[in-house]
Amino acid sequence: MKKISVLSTTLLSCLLVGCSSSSQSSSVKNIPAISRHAVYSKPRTPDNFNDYVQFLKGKAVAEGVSLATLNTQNNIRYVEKAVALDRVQAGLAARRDPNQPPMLNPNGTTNYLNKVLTNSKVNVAEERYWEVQVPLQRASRRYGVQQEYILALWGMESSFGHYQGSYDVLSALATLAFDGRREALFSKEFVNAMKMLDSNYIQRPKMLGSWAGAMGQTQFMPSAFLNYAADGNGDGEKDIWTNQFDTFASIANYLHTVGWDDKLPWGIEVTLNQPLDLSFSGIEKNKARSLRDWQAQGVIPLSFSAQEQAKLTALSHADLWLVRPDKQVGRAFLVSNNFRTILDWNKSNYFAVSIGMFADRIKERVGL
Ligand SMILES: [Ca+2]
Repeated sequence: MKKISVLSTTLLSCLLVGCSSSSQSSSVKNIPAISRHAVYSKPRTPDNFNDYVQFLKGKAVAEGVSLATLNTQNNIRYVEKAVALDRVQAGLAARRDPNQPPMLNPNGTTNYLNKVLTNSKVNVAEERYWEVQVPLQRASRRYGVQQEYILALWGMESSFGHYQGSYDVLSALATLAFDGRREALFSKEFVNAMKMLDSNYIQRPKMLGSWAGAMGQTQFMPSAFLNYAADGNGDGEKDIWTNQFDTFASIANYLHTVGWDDKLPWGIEVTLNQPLDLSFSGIEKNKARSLRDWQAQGVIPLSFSAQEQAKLTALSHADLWLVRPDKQVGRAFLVSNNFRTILDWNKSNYFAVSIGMFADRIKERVGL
């Protein structure tokens, strides 16, 4: 059986990329190295896609990926759906063109939270919390990240491992690079995906992910995998697809590496007692102030529940930033450096607020 599948794979790859008679042999074909900055000059028409894949492979050669690995990775296909979904995302971004008059929506944060942070998600988080205690606690202790934040990221990224995507990652990345809208990003991720295969972290048939190439229960892009994936159960593999120890270790290792502090909560919601210029808000280093300074500016906690009081105490000596996701309208938050590390994971204030609030609700629900 095995022999037949190898033969048919070879035949298929010959059909796709074209085989000269000399390449029929199993010997390793040379692929000329191509500089990282080289620009693809031929038309981006469907009949050039396989040629473009060879171009990307040349970039991988220049980055040290072995010819043996590159020659093995064939059947890299154009994924029309990835381009269609990327166009949708681009269309949404175009509507947020900074040259257009800004559309202020005071309910932006609330609408986002209502969509992603539902009661049913909190219920599932509570159930899963008890089921995954051993790997969750181990990752939390080893990397110094509170359990509720690891669980919140797991829940948001893949619905607790449920939605990981089933696209062939090499195909999705090559397609989006070929499409050209974000070629630098996706060609770099393609090369990093090849590095993962070259290091034998994962085998190609299992290397599945979202249409944009985000993989596994953590939805890591290949570069995030190379930088932050961790082996939580000590078996030598970093399996973010099926292993709970590795998944939680990878999430916690990411946050720890970019500066997480487990003595701090993410932040608190606040109200502004007096108008405050937008230039005060933002997470740039020089915009940090103490809680006392912010209070002097009329920035005060929205709620005085027991949980918010405890967070306030923990934040009383920390650097704090004012975040206003909906600009001068809508809700406002004072956040710690931990919030900034969540933004390193995903550069969206809405996302980071949803992770913080999800973590708070998990913590309250399970009695941490
Ligand atoms: Ca492992």
